[in-house]
Amino acid sequence: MSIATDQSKTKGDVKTELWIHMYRRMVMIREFEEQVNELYTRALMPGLAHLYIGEEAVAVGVCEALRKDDYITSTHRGHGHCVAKGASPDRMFAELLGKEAGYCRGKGGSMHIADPATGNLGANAIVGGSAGIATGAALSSKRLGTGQVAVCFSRIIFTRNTRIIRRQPRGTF
Ligand SMILES: Cc1ncc(C[n+]2csc(CCOP(=O)(O)OP(=O)(O)O)c2C)c(N)n1
Repeated sequence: MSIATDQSKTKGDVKTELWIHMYRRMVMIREFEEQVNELYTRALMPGLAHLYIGEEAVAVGVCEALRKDDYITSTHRGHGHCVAKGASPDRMFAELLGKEAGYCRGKGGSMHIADPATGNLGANAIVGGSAGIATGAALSSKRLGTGQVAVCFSRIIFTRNTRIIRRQPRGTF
């Protein structure tokens, strides 16, 4: 996911390009979510929509540090994670609108988008539900020696005794 470099570019050029690339990805997430909001509030979209507005930098910052084949697992508020990991907005919209062209053939909707081609093991409507999936993915990588990492995006974060230790800011919904 990193910027391709050529010999004529200085370190500063490369850094600037990277920042612009990351900023564009954040804007893409924001625009995606504004469209979702429009569809949802006009009742043109089946199911629920939990927006990622205001948190774009979290997904983009994390995913920029990952390889394409590294794994992520997501939450009920997962559109930003999908876009940041490289999902196609067209296929995401198709999924949200219940179309065959969607990532889960339109059967999953907003909270169940998964994209194995970009290492995205899926959103999860169960709070904390994706932690086990990320752990399994990390274990498989370790056993197979592939060097992939697994990132579990989470909102309410639990310790082992399930005490809440941190809460991220809320989105619109
Ligand atoms: C195991 C489980 N318990 C309860 C719920 C019901 N539930 C849905 S969203 C939510 C709140 C989640 O809060 P947070 O993770 O901070 O995300 P937010 O929607 O506030 O951004 C709860 C309790 C659930 N989906 N899964």
